[in-house]
Parts: sequence; C-alpha cells; structure tokens
Amino acid sequence: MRKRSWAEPYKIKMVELLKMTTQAEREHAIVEAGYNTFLLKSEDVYIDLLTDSGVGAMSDRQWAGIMMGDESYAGSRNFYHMRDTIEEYYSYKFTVPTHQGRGAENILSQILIKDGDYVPGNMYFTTTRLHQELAGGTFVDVIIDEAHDAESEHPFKGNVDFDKLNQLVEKVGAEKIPYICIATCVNMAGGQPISMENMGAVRTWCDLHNILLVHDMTRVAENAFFIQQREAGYENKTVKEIVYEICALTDAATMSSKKDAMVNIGGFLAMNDESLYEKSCELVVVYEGLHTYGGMAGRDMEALAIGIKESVQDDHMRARIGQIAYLGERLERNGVPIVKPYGGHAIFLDARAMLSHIPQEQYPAQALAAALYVESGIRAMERGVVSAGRNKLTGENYMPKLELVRLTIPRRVYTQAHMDVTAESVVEVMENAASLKGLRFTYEPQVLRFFQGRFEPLS
Ligand code: PLI
Repeated sequence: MRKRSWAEPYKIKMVELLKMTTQAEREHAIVEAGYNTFLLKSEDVYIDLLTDSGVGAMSDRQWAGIMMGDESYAGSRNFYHMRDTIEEYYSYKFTVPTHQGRGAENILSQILIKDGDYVPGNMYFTTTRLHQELAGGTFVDVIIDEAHDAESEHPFKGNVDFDKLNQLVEKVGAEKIPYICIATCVNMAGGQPISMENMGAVRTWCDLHNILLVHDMTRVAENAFFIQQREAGYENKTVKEIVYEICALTDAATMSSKKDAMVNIGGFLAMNDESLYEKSCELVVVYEGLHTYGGMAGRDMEALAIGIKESVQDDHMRARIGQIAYLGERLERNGVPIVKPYGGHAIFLDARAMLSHIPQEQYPAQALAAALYVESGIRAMERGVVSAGRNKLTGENYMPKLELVRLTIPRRVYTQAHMDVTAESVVEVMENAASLKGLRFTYEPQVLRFFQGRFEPLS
C-alpha cells in the first residue's frame, strides 16, 4: 500500500478568531497571573494547549444534537439516548450522569471507600486521588517503574506491576482494598496506554481477591488505538471493538466525557451492579441533580451520546494521534527532551532535563510553562511537583520523578501550522533556558494547588 499522511477526516466550517499579543503584553499578563498559566485570561492566549478537557471542536452532528435537547427535569429523552449509547459502546448496564468526571469520582469514592482503606491505581490523577483521600482512603501507586522514567520506550507504560499489588495485599489485607482504579491512557505518565493483556490479568487478580475493578475511562479510545497499533492480535480489530473489550473487563467506570467524547461539559458514573447503581442514584441527587440528568442539560447529554460514536472511529483516532506524533517528531528532531513514546493526548516536555539548573523544589516545570507563554502566547500546563501536591499526613511535597510540562492537544481544533509554531517556540525557549529562574509560592492553596497557586521568580 502507498504511504499516506494522517490528514484530518473533516473540514472546517466555522472559525474562531484569535487575538495576537506582543511579548511586552505577555510579560505583563504572566506577572498578573502569578506565573500560573491557569490564571491567564484565555483571550491573552494564542495557542491554548493547557488541556484537552472540554475544549474539543464539536461536529455539525453534535451541534444539531444540541438543538434536540429535551430540557425536562425528569426522564429527558436525551438521557435514554446517552444511557443506551454507553451500554452499546462501553458495555456498562447502568449510567448515572454527572456534571464532569470529578462528580463521578466523588460519588464512587463516598460509596466504596471507608476510613483506613487503600486504593491502588496505575499512577494517580489529581482529582481522583483527592476524592479517595477525602473519603478516608490512601492512594497507592502500582504502575510499572518504566512509567516514572521519561526515557523508557516501553509500549505500555500504563501497565500494572503485580509485585506492587501483591505486596499491598500482604501488607494491609484484601479487605482493606475496596477497589483498584485503572486508568486507560494514563494522563500523569504522559498519556501512556495499558495493554489488553495486562488489563485482563488485573481482572483475574481482582476476581482472585474479590476486589472491584474500577475504570477511569477518560481516554479509553486513545488507549484502544495504541492497542490496535502495538499489541499482537489486535491489528485487525477496530477501535470500537477494542474500546468495548476493555470496558467489558471492568466492573464500573468514571468518565470525563470532556476528553474522548468531545463535549464541552459532562461525564458519568457507570456500572454493572444494580445495588451500586441504587446507592449512586441516592448520592447523585445530593451533589449533582436528579439521576436522569445529574448536572447536565438535555442538550449536553445528546451531544455526548453523538460524541461517543464519533470518538471510536478509526479515521478520527488516526488523525488525532497522528497530529500528536507530528508535534513529537518535530520536537525530537530539534533535540527537545520529551516523554517517549508520544502520548495519546499530549506531548510532555521533560522540564528536569531542559532546566537542569533549577532544582525540583524551585518548580522547574512551572517556570518552563510560564516562559513558553511569554515567548509565543502558547499556554501549557505544569505536571510535576506543583501538581503532585503535599502528602496529607506529613505535609511534605510529593517529589514525583516526572517533572513535566504538558502540551495538550484539543481534539479537532488546531492545524499542522499551529503545531509548527508550537515546536519552533519550544525550541526557542530551550535555547534560552539558562536564563530562566526557579519560582517560589506567594500563595499556596491547601488542595489542588496547581489550579490557583501564585508564584514569583527567585532572584
Ligand atoms: O475534569 P473532570 O472533572 O471532567 O475529570 C477529571 C479527570 C479524571 N481522570 C482523568 C484521567 C483526567 O484526566 C481528568 C481530568 N483531566 C483534566 C482536566 C486534564 O486537564 O487532564
């Protein structure tokens, strides 16, 4: 077969104009924002790679779905469409809508975790771990060591290390482990997938120990694409088939549909067990809304149902991952240290390697994200010691091995030319890295400090 590029399986029907800023304006803006890219005004940003969450471009079909919203308080037609689509594509029998992923995490953690419990997972995610801790649990990282090594080219860095899992059971006992939380395409590891073989082994392990398997399925379609590309026996299966097979191995799922499913808002908690569903229905009315809308408008549930169907198309996923690989290749060719293999939703810059003169206590990834914004108006996100936060018992900073800046690619939003500008800007910042200084907190929130923390440069 002749080689073909990954060009997008869509064309552009509407554009949003962007404001161009000067370097002097950006220098002012970053000081105003306390060197935190979360605190910038989006109109001061040129290329917004802060996140892939809620910022994808919806299709004409999804927008048409918005017009079909049935805004009834109870029993909206769009809820049933969403619920049936979740069962058809993701296998789960029961669905509780939530306003976004963390709403589902809150409900699930409150139901399943007791004071003193342990929740193993293939690396932490910020909101997921916090909800586990707020419910009285302790998160335990059981991901393979390669996931903490930016240079390891392991094809499935999201895999679980069974020695770590078994050690935990020996230490605390299976009765202290209500569930294991497995993320597909592990965000904090650099958007790295788990293999189907490993997922199947986790299922067997859970059955053996009578422990539930909960799936953080936020980026399951991207994980499925990597399985198709990398795992023997899956090359002829579709992304849609692989997504279903992954989900069917698990008992319950939390979902932020703002990623894979390309909606601006929305998520859900899904499961196969009816009693867990009933308890979730009791809690969803406290925190989100009635169990048939859970914090979403009817129109949003309709767009979500359509987004699920679009997210598992092979052509869509080939272009999505192809765009990320294009950026990764351009950066690598210019000697920029990045996490390998390329992730499913982002390219992660290795700030530890790029800013080796700044110790981790001085937040090198935070400084790098701020410098990239000043250079060209590109907004990225710190994913290092600031995001990791503090240990709830000792108050000490967690010191993650990975000190990263995430260039997150929104789905169907930017062009190849935007990727070129991004790569050129990162190279420019790298060439001037020696002039960058570390930062210190001037305001540190108690939880999820990366969102609202403020900093100043060390002199
Ligand atoms: O932002 P939410 O509440 O819809 O979803 C929380 C959430 C849960 N799990 C994972 C793996 C996530 O990546 C996630 C949210 N991620 C964000 C906002 C991000 O920028 O990566």
